[in-house]
Amino acid sequence: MILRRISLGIAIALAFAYLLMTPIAAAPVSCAGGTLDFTAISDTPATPPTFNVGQKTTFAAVTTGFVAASHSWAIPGPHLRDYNDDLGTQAGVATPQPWSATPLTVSDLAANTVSLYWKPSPAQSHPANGGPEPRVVSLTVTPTAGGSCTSSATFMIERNATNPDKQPEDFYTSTHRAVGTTNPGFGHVIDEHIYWHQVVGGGTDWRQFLAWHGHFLRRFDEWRTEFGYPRVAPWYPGRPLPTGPDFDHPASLRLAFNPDANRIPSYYTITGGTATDFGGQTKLADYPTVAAFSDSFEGGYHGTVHCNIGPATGGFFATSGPGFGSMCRASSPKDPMFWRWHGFIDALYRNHCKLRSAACASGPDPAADPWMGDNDADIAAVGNVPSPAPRWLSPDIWNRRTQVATDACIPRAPPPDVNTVGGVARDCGSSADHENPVTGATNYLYATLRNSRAKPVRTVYAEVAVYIANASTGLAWPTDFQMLPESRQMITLHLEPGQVTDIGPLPWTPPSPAPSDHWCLYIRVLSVQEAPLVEGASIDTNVANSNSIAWRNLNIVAAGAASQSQFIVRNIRRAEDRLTLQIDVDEPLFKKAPLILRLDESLQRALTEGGARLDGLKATGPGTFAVVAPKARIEGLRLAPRQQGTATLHVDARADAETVGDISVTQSSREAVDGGVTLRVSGKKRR
Ligand SMILES: [Cu+2]
Repeated sequence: MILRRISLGIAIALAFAYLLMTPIAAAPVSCAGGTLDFTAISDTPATPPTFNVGQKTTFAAVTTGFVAASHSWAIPGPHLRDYNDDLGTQAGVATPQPWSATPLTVSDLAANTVSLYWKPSPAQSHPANGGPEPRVVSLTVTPTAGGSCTSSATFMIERNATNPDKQPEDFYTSTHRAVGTTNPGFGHVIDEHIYWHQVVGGGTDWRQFLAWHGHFLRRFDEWRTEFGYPRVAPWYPGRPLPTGPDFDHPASLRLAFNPDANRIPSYYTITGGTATDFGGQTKLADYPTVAAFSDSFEGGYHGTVHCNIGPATGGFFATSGPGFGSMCRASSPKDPMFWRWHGFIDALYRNHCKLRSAACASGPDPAADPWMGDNDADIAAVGNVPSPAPRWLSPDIWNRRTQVATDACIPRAPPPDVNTVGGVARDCGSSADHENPVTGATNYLYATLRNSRAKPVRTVYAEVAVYIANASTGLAWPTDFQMLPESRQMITLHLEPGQVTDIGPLPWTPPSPAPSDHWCLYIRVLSVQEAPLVEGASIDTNVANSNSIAWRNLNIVAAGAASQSQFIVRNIRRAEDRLTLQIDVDEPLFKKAPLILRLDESLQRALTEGGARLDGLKATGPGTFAVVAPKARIEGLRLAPRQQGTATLHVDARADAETVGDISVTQSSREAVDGGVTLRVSGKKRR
């Protein structure tokens, strides 16, 4: 009875296998009074004569009417006899087994059956990505009666780029199947992952959650490299699920995905936030050990994202059935997103290890230098420090009043990267793309991150934190700033050497900037591949000395209009000071547009008490001054520590709609430049 059941099972398995693995026969040739032929089959779905790289193919000689004394296969490469995808999890070894690949031997090619894994030619490998190539396989046999016969057939070897069922995950997770397995998709890799979840659990050595999954990812990357695929790029679940043959999975194994519901909790970020984890942690460095981070992470955010991608269908450890291959089951490595999601997790693991100076299975990554430009001259100088003044005009952070659908700027194309989506044209990443934020409405922030400095090093993970302050020529860090709560969600992954990328959008609703009339933006790039930021109270010094900090204090008004910019003048130093305000007006604007500076009562007092000297300014009323020279100056505004007042620049550009230019106000104290603000009269509407 039992025997019958087993044999029936095997019979079903074979029938199932043959349905999927149609053998191809080469054209039979006459040989020694009979015929010579051979078949080609695979253990994964194939459409002969086409096979994919990394796909197992078995050739078997078929002789009728004669007996072969010897076989000799000629199979053009490149190919492999086999490879090791086994980390040794089930064997309980002390360290992971190494990746290895073995070539076909002379004796393999002299057997009547030969199995191999196709490899791509250099022209087919990433990044060349060439199409299918013919390879002619020949079998020569020596009949016992003497002589020799040869049968040949042409096979097409491809690295498929269009079929979601013929991607690396499909082959990698299906090979090396256990004997008697009826599901052709249940290969060793899935078995090992299920075993880890079923038996190993946390582990205390290389098999602990974060370390083991890091090894598991790298093993797949070794396979991918061997078979001509690029390594897996991580994905942040606060972004939409990517689509395309590389990422798609059967619809029955996917749920509708909401990126906003899958953003990283702030306590797992470098910057941190106000939310607290169960142990009171507000940032990643607060977890004292890898185990503490792992314990919080694995059953929480990790599992949540898994089960927000795939349904909880079938048993968690099921090796077949409707839920097999769901992100919410232990067979999740069947889903391409498993590797992308765990790639992100591995980046967080690296971050934690670096922040806590822990020895880890992943990383540390070499020093990298992601940066943002402070102004056009700084960008031209590739972010050398100290950057040239003025430093509050970074074009690398900008605001939009409307979100352009599907983020037309991401990934960024070489400039000019002008995209028109839904009728909105964007010159991506340029200053011209900026619109003044509108108070009380949803606006969208974007940032440009650059990895174009000399060091040819990938930035694995960089996070951005955006801070706002009422526009002022005197802003102390961090006293005068507030972080936009969700800004650390602007995460960029795998910023490659030479690459410039735009990230965002970050939705935000600007509160009233009163008593100024716009917001100043301060943005910090954080990556564990850089030394921690060194910041003092002076943002001008901070921005000058770090290319990972950018600053934008810019108010844009339309040409041909009368407009004003209101900002705070503040003593940010610890002692009483006599401040200088320097006003610089671009010449064409100065000639065409009357310019008025108004000081509020506290600044008028500061002017009187400081015995201030005026240069290029003519008093026209109480606290009102006409700017009568393109370079004007107030020297000696006496303010106590933290004392402030409000100034207003009024420009009347109505006379000439073509007149454009900048009016910059720079505040200096006894020590140094404190900061500044620019009023830009722009030829572009609404900017
Ligand atoms: Cu997982």
